[in-house]
Amino acid sequence: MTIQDARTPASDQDGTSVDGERTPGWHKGYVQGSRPDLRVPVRQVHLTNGKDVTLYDTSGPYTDPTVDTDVRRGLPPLRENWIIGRGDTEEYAGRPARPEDDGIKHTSPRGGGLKNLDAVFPGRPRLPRRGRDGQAVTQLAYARRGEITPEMEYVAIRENVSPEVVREEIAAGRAVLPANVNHPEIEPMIIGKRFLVKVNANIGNSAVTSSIEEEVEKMTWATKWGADTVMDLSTGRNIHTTREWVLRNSPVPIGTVPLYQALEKVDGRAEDLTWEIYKDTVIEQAEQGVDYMTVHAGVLLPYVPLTARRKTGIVSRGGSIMAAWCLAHHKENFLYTNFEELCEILATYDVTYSLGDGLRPGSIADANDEAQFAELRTLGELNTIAKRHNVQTMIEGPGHVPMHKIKENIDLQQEICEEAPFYTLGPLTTDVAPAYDHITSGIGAAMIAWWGTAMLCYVTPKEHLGLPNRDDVKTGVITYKIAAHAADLAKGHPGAQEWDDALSDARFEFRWEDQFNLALDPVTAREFHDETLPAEPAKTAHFCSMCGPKFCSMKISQDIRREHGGTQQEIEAGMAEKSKEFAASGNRVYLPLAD
Ligand code: IRN
Ligand code: FE2
Repeated sequence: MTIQDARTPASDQDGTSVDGERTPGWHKGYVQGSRPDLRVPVRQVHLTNGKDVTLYDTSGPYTDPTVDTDVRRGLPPLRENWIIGRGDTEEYAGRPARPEDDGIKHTSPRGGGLKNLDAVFPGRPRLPRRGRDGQAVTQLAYARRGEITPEMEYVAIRENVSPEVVREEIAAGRAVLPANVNHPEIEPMIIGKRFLVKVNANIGNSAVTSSIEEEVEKMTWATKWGADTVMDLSTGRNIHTTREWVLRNSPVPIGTVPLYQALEKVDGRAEDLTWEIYKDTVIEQAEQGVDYMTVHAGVLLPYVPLTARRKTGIVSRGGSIMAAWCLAHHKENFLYTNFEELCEILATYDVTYSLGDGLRPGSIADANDEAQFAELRTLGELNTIAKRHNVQTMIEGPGHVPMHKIKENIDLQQEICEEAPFYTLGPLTTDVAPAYDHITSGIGAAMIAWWGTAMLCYVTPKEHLGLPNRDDVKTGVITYKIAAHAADLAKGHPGAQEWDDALSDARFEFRWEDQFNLALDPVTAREFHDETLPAEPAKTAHFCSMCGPKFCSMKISQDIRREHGGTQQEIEAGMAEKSKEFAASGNRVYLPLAD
């Protein structure tokens, strides 16, 4: 594998990040694919021993000093020529503006297509695209026809597998490659159990309090730390424009819950929702380039009473909106009754379904109950319908589930949904640790990912308590990257262990800088180290402040190797000697720093 270097001579000290904070020790490289415009970004960590470690990179062009990024212009449309080259999409002028007196509150500034979009991105006039005559232009349709698209080749290089494996997994519905034809800016990625476990970060909780630039910044901040997709859950006044900015600047697929915006259009009154309003919202978002959408179509009227005796009822926002609608009209969920039409819309833009778990348990007591599994069976049915329409589909999962009840979730989902990718929110393995729910859920996430969940929806320390800030987003992403990578290791994903081995070697050989640079969070690793040993020589010292110079286990075993050679007997003898020394010092592991 040859990796092109993205360094310019002027920026040789590497990876300048989006926020100007220096992320030292690595630079962006590219692996060249079969065509000149197919270059797959990687993170190359330079070790002090002269070696390079190549890691997966989600940070986009922002960390490439040779690309001039500007949020007001948007990212370069990497996939544009691939999409046009397929010759199956057409540009169109969008739907006509709605008359002002249609009784519906418009949150979108863009009733009439190009004009308003122009105002947002003056440098990039763009007409939305869709499949000709309602044709399915999905990666699933291509995979089924036996064709390897540039997107498939791209993810194959990213994942270290052959393009044929990618095509097969997509064709079988075991993986999705979310890539709306109107989102040419993304660097393609794949979600499926044969591939690296992915992490989604949610952003955009209330557009009232944050500016558009802030939303874009949240997105780039999350991808900088490794988020593979971002869901824009914005509500509030500038929802359409905010989403436009996020989309035009995002190197990763963007997901949404269109129901939230539809609800805004009816002033928050669930009973006033209609299929038409919902459908228009989906089309509006699909035209903008949303790559995947959470659709709560499995919350059926007969399932709602099943939640009555639950400890925590319905905790899903989308689920509770649809349950309220069903009860108010005493009618079946309109997302369910119009599902085939929805499939046709999604297929013409290649929007991927994320079938929502509106009845997921919201407490340990409610885990794996009748309501939850009844909905899952319906999601299985909808998965089959979606596939008939060539729509890529993943299935959302719980929630709050104790450890001994987790496996049943993934096993059932895989069986009922014909191995469609599972996308789970944690699950949280206990309810007793508000403020630490990234950890309660990180435990469940690691377990369920090991057993086959393809993507994990992060949970931040603020879960159940408030809106996550910048630090919470980072903590959530890092926590979930740990869960995902732990699962990748356990599943034996090609190349996963090389990263650990490189870090272990650095640790054992006291190459502190390398240890920091290889870390998921180099900034905090370095900070923690420097808190107790700030001096520059400590970066090469053969101990850290945890055990001090005398009793560092790594140092001891190195001493033993040096003094006693390598046989087991000799090592044991050496250990016994060290043990005596240790006892003589009073058996203290933590020595005062002054020692
Ligand atoms: C993921 C798995 N289960 C739920 N999710 C995420 O929760 C989903 O992708 C979206 O970001 C959010 C939807 O929440 P509600 O509306 O179901 O509460
Ligand atoms: Fe919860």
